[in-house]
Amino acid sequence: MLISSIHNVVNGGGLWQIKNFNTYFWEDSAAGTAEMLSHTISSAMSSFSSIQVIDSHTAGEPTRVVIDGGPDLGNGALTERLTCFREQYDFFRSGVVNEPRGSDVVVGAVLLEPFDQTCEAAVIYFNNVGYLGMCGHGTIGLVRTLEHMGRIGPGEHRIETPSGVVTTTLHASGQVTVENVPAYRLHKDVSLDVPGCGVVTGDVAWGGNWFFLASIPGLSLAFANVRELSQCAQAIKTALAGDGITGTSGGEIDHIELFGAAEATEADSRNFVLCPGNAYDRSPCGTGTSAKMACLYADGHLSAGRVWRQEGILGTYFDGSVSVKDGQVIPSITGEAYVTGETKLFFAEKDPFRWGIS
Ligand code: PYC
Repeated sequence: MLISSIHNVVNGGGLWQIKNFNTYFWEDSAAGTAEMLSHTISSAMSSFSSIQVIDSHTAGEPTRVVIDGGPDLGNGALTERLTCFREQYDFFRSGVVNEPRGSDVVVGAVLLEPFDQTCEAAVIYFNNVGYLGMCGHGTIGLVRTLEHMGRIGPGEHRIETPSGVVTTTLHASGQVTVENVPAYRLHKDVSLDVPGCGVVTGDVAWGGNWFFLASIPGLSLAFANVRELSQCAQAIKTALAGDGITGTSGGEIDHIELFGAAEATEADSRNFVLCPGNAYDRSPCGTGTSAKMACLYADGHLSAGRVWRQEGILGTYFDGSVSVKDGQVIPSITGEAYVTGETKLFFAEKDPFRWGIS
């Protein structure tokens, strides 16, 4: 998309391609040949020399919040600002979370002024390949980050996300509860023929992101199996796309949640969640736990208010529950996050990996 915005300015009818976000290539569509042209790095790119971030982890899953020096996305509705981010500043996303400054596992968050004035802050989440509508572990990390910055204390704080407003509670203990956007199951018992895994049957549900949730008999959710679990989840994602199975309005099902019996006796279930860029979630995944609870509620296996302890692949857990408002299932998840660093990131003009390795 960045391509098309540059395309609009300088293109005379061909196709611009971008590589490593530093060099543009011009392909003459008529001649079908590619001729490389170097261009001055756009003014948007050259405006970033350093930014301030705060890093945290939530149940093992990292979050990097950009607190100063982020892109100017305007002050419109958050969905408009997300479009602006995606179309004009995607290089920034990559530079912040991808290697060499980050890794495939890092979820980034840019802290913004809220459009909805009842909110403490607005946030757009992103990862190694794109953007997330909502992020449960990220919101828990964000709340601890805002506390670390001295912006909030214990109590309720509303946060605006592209998927909707979520209400968070920072407890005196340091734990954070996130009352998520409404969650629901779209399809039950969808069967897929998955190469290498056989027939897999699962549900499609929304928990702030789209999930396919299944249990794979014979594949244990042991930490030692993350490679096999990742391969199986990737094959499921490919099968979903191949069969044209999507969320509502064609939304890509980009999170795969495998679940099974918990290892800890006090937990109700264990999961493994593959995120859009193929990194697995180190935490039990807040939006994934929300989607799971929506399915349990729909099946009559979870009543409103009952605590559902979701264990993740590292053995850390979130405590979840649902309430029902206006016929909608509202999931809440509670977890812990720790601030791990305050960092200034530099983006030197001559750095060949100024905008990340992607
Ligand atoms: O906690 O919702 C979550 C999440 C989504 C992707 C990574 N973590």
